[in-house]
Formats: sequence, structure tokens, C-alpha cells
Amino acid sequence: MTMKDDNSPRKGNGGETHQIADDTHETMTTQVGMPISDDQNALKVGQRGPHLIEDQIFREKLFHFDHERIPERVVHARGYGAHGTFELAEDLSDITRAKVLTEVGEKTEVFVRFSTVAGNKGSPDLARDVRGFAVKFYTKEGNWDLVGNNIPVFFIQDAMKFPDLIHAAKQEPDRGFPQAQTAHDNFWDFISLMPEAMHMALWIMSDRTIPRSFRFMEGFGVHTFRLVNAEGKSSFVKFHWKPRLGMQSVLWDEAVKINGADPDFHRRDLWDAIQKGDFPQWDLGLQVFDDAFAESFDFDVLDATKLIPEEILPVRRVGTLTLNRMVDNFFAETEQVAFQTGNVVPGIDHSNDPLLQGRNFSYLDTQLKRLGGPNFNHIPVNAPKCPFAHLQQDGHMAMRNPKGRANYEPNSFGEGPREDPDRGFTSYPAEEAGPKQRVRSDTFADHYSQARQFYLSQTDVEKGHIADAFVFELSKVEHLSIRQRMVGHLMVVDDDLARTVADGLGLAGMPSAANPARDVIKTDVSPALSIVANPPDSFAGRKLGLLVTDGIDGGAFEALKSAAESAGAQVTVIAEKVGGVTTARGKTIAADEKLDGAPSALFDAVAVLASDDGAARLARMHGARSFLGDAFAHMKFIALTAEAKSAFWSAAVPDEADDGVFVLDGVPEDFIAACKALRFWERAA
Ligand code: HDD
Repeated sequence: MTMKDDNSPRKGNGGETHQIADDTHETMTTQVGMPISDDQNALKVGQRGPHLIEDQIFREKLFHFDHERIPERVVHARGYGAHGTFELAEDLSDITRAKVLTEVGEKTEVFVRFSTVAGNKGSPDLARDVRGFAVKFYTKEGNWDLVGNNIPVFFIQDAMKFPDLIHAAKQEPDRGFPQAQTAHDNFWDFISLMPEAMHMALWIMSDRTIPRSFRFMEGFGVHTFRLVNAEGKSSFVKFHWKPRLGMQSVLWDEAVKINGADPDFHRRDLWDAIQKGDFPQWDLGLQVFDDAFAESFDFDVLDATKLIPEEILPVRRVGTLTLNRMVDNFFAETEQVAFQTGNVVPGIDHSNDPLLQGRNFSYLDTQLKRLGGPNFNHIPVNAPKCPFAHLQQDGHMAMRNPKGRANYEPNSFGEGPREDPDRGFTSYPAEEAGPKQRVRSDTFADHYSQARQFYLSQTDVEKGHIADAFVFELSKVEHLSIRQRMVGHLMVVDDDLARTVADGLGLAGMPSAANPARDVIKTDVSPALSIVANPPDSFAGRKLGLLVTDGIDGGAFEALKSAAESAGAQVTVIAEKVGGVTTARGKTIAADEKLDGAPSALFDAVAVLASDDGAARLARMHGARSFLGDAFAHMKFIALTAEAKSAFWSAAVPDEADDGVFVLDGVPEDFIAACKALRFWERAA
């Protein structure tokens, strides 16, 4: 950086500092490489005259800026991506010829983009919403895109209804709100008129739609796909992603607060974890089955509103996905990545699921609009990493065209690529016949049995959350008839749930129940569907918020911090001022966050280390009181010094401390051990 001399013609009128090229900085140029001498001032006549249109430098800069935006995705607009690898642990050549699933130990590069569905690009991360979990495998035989969600079923059965679903979910068209929320009339009007959405409605009102972070959620390919082996034998498969850290969600009250305190909570979480080398991992799981299983199963395996319970068909873990590198540039990679369900590789094939069949059209089509032309696979994040050769040419932004004279096949010049019947993709030759018709199969007609199963598979705490979520969302609905119609559906799902929601809404009486097309099957519960029943057995990957004051015992601080870090947790030190605090022995402890910028909703567990004076001071601060009060209300494990307990607790928390609250005395092993569990759920009772 060099200060220009006062007479410089490039100077702004305030004598600012300008950064000019030197040995360590390249010379700035135009797009076509012409060196730029002044990046501060446009070309004008005299000191105070008009701009000159010949100023190609200014024109190019503004022209490019004016065109920086591309259309955001019509759904899943807000997302966050990372690179990684998939390593196969088990040879699956008995069921597929796909190299990515048969070469044990092979590390296939992947790009993963997580997303919310309904919100616009700038919407908050903790919206109650389904999360997208899209994985692009750059295999040796081309790109395979597994474009899934964190929920194993979908709202609708036929892609024909997708535009209606999304119109109903997004902002209402006349008023342009609400943003990133389903708590409005249009959404519940549509859902209540679509009984097929009932199973998904239960899932979206559960804690699955407010995940703690991307690292703590499952992923699902949703549809039934086919695997085909080298002999041409086909099996059906459902794909799962199982997070190594276990599942975890936040509470709704936390979600609301997190959205205010840190709208980028999920992005930041993934960024922080990968940047510090704490690479998140998921196991790829398969549920593989044959025609006989499909025939005997209570529901149609081509119906995307149904799942196959793990207790009936266990998930076989066959390999591991590791995310280990953030993008170099968000736009170039995360924004421009183009997933397509149509991208499969030899050995993996589609089924006739009518939702999947429709998706295979939509994803290709949408990229044309979003990325502006047919050459979006020339963009590095979309390009395969294996050799490829074809005769497609030209079009907007073509980066690569076929070389040579013959751009057609067959040709007699010996040029260009040729098809390969052995290596090439062959569709499974399923025999299909029948009249052309617009119908929904009778086998898709049971809309309530799995909704019931999902609800009954939850713990009491989770059942309470589902009821609360329905009450919240439906209380934002203006039309009484829509609230009643939804409760009418819930009456078929579970009477207790329906009555709790009706009571929460203050309905004058129970409405008439919906009239199911099929009798509800009383299936067994599936414990695998609960988050709380399957907690992680580790504090790893989670965060301790450590509120400190002046005058604390530095040794106690170090002991707590290192115990949490040894358990794999991340510690954030919070103080009244970000400069930090001074211990009783005069040592400075720097803070990571100022108290007002770090409410306890951002952490999984909290601790308060305060001296007598510090505790008295915290008791007078609103931010400190809500830090502790919220942590208790959010059922977190809490540790605090005896001083904080006596001088601060009663100012912040109206209840007595319980067994989820630890008074620090020596090395805090019991507190750190307790934090392995998600929450102190007993407090909810
Ligand atoms: Fe979709 C994006 C997942 C049904 C049409 N979808 C999109 C993304 C995910 C999913 C994760 C974001 C990809 C990314 O990060 O770029 N979608 C699903 C799942 C579905 C599903 C799991 C049901 C099982 N989607 C679905 C249907 C249609 C679409 C039925 C239309 C017929 N989806 C699209 C789209 C998007 C998209 C319009 C918007 C941006 C994009 O594709 O690239 O084509």
C-alpha cells in the first residue's frame, strides 16, 4: 500500500490512501487484460465536468456489476455447499455394476449442497423447513447426483402438483410475504386439501425441520431407485445418509432467537467445523429389496409419501461421506452447481416413481433458466472429473467444443468418440404396457397410516413439539375453515394429537373428521423415526457457551475449557466486553463474543463462571439474565460457580435448579459427561 503524492490526478478529494501494484500485488487489468492506472475516478471533462462515454474501463466495470445476479433457484434458493470425498467400505457388485459402489477404498470426490426449500436466498437458516441434501459424486463413470432431503418422504405423489405445492408454500403472491414460513393460509389451505401430504405434514411439524446444524441431520434419497448388476439383475434401493455425530434439533423458541442473533447459523457452523479440521461425516446406508418384498409391503414402494421402516428393512451402511473443504468462491461453486436427478451412472437406474419421473425433466430444464444456456456443465463445479467426449457443440458460453473436422457420427475420418455397448449406460429393460391415461394408482391411496406411525414413534417430548408446531402454524392461518379442516385430518392420524391442537387453537368444538379412502393400518411404531430416542453419545461437534466475569479463578476456567475441548466440543468465551476479563490473579482472558451478541440459544450447553462481584453485576444485566434463563428454559445442561449460583441464579431463573444444573467444584467431569445427552429433557415434564 502506497500513499499517492498530493498532486496525483488519481486522488479522491480527501487525499485517501490508494492501493497500487507492487512486487506482491498484481497489476489490475480490464477483463481483456489492459492494465488500469486509476480505479478511483471515471474519465471526465475537466475537474467537474460530465463523464465521457469513451471510458471503456468505467463502462466495463459497471456493465459487469449490473449483471452480477442470476435468477435464484425457484426452490432451495438458500443453500451452502462444501467439497469432500465418498469412500466405499463394502463391495456391492452383487447388486450393482456402478464403480462408485463396487471399488472398495476408492475415494470419489463429491460436492454437497444443503439448503432450505421455501425461503429466498437471503432468508434465515433456522426457518422451519425441509432441508435439501444434494450430493454430486464425480465418479469414474460420470456424475451421479443424489438430490435428497433430510426427510424420507415428500408432500405429493405426482410431479404434476409440484408447482401448486411450491406456489402455496412460498410468499403469497398479492402481499409478498411471509418469507421462509409455512405458517400462512395458502400453505395450509393446499395441504388440507391434499390428504396425500398428511405424512409429510407430520414430519415438517416435527423437530426434523429445525435441525441444530447440517452436521446433525440425516439425509434421504426419498424415492425407490434401481441398482443393476453386471448380469443385468435389478434390485430396488432406498438411499440414506446417517450423520456420524448423531441427530440433533433445536427448540422452536431457540430457532426464533437464533434467526435474529445469527441468521447464518447453519452456514457458519459448517464453515467453522470444516475450517478447524473437524470434518463432518455421514455413512451412506442402503435399504435393498426385491420385487417380492415390494409386493408384500403394505404400501407402494413407488409412492414417495411412504418410507420403509428400518425395523422392517434394516439400513446397511456401505461407505462414508466426509466434507473436508469449503469452496473457494460461493458464487462460482455453491450458486452455480447444477444438480440433476437425471444424472445417474451405469448400475444405478430410475424407478417409475411418478415424482422422480417428473423431477428428471425439471432439474435439467431449470438450469437453462438459472445458468443461462445449455453449457452449464462446462462450469468446473458441474464438469465431470472423468474423461468425457461427445459431439455437442456451440451455444452460450461454450468453453470446449469437439476438436477436429468431424463433429458428427458416424464419420469415415476415424474421428470422434464412439458408443460402447459394454461400458455404456443401459436402462433396465422393465416391461411396461398399458393404456395412456392420467391416473393415480389405487396402491397410492392410503394417506394416514404412516402419518400415524410417525407420530406414535415419537417420544412424549417430541409429540408435544409436534402439537405445539401445529398450533403455532395454524394460529397464523386467518381462515377458521382451514384450521378446522387440518384438525379434521389430524383426527384420523391420532385423536389425542387432534384434541391437543384443537384445544391449543381454542376451537369451539371438534370439526368433522376427514374421510380416508382406505382404513388406517395400525402398523408397529418405528423407534428409528425419533430424534430424542436416538441421541448422540458424545459432546463432540457441539458448542459450550462459557460466560465469564472479572475476578474468576483462572484455573477453574482452564479446567472447564479443556474438559469440554477434550470431549470434542467447541468452547465460545463470552463476556460483557469482547476485550475479555481479568482473572483473580490478574491474567487476561480474551472473549470470543460480547454477551449481547451471543445469546445462549447459539450454544448446546452453557456455563457461567462468575466471581461474587461478577455474579452481582450479571444479575443486573438483562442480557445475562436472559442468557441463563433461556438456557434453563431450553432444557440445556448448565454449569456455574457457587458464586453465580447464589448471586445470579434467582435473578435469571424463576425455578429451582434441577439435576441438569451443576455447581462447579474441581474438574467438571460430571457436567461434561451429562452434556453427551442432547438436553435435560426431564425438565420438560
Ligand atoms: Fe427438487 C431443487 C430435493 C421434488 C424441482 N430439489 C432441489 C434441491 C433439492 C431438491 C435438494 C436443491 C438442489 C441444489 O442444492 O441445487 N426435490 C427434492 C426432493 C424431492 C424434490 C428430495 C422429492 C423427493 N423437485 C421435486 C419435484 C420437482 C422438483 C417433484 C419438480 C417436478 N427441485 C426442482 C427444481 C430445482 C429443485 C425446480 C430448483 C433448483 C434446481 O432444481 O436446481 O428443478
